[in-house]
Amino acid sequence: MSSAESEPRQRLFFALWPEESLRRELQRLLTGEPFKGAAGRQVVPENYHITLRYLGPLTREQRACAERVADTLRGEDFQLTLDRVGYWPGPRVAWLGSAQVPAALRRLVEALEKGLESCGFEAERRPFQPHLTFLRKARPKGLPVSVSPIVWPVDRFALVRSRTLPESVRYDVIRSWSFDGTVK
Ligand code: 2AM
Repeated sequence: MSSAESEPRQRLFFALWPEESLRRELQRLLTGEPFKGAAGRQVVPENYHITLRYLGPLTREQRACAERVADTLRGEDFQLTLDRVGYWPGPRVAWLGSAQVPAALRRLVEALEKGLESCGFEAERRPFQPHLTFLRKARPKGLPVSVSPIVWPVDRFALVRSRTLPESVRYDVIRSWSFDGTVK
């Protein structure tokens, strides 16, 4: 086995990662009255996030290239209004999303995608649909269609590591970047 093959990989993704106060606001909403009738396994609030680009298990070199792409990205702050609830029957997840996706968010994801191409990452085939998964093994019955909006002021994005533990999954922010190019 070559050293590249034996090297441990990290499962990584770029995401919007909520600040503590927003995380609590999301928790209040998603565990509150409108969701009392929903069936499924609740995602723990510490894991709430919105994936921008899933990267998969990466070698050290691939991770370094993805970080260099993030280093060069510039953009504008924006507000993401979370106001709708969706359900995907395939993966059986319920999620919180936006009726309107801000143009600045689309540009950010497109710029990431383009940069990652230069690292040799396979293109993401699925169209970007920002979603915060809050129920897994979910059923659509009992879910509200819309909710009172939560406004997320977005001024940075993060590189997150995913680890599967015996009973759970754990996400850790490795680095984050603001849109003026400074590392937070
Ligand atoms: P999900 O919330 O819809 O399950 C970490 O696993 C994050 O990356 C999750 O937000 C998950 O989306 C997303 N993710 C996991 N595997 C993925 C894949 N193969 N393609 C795209 N996104 C994925």
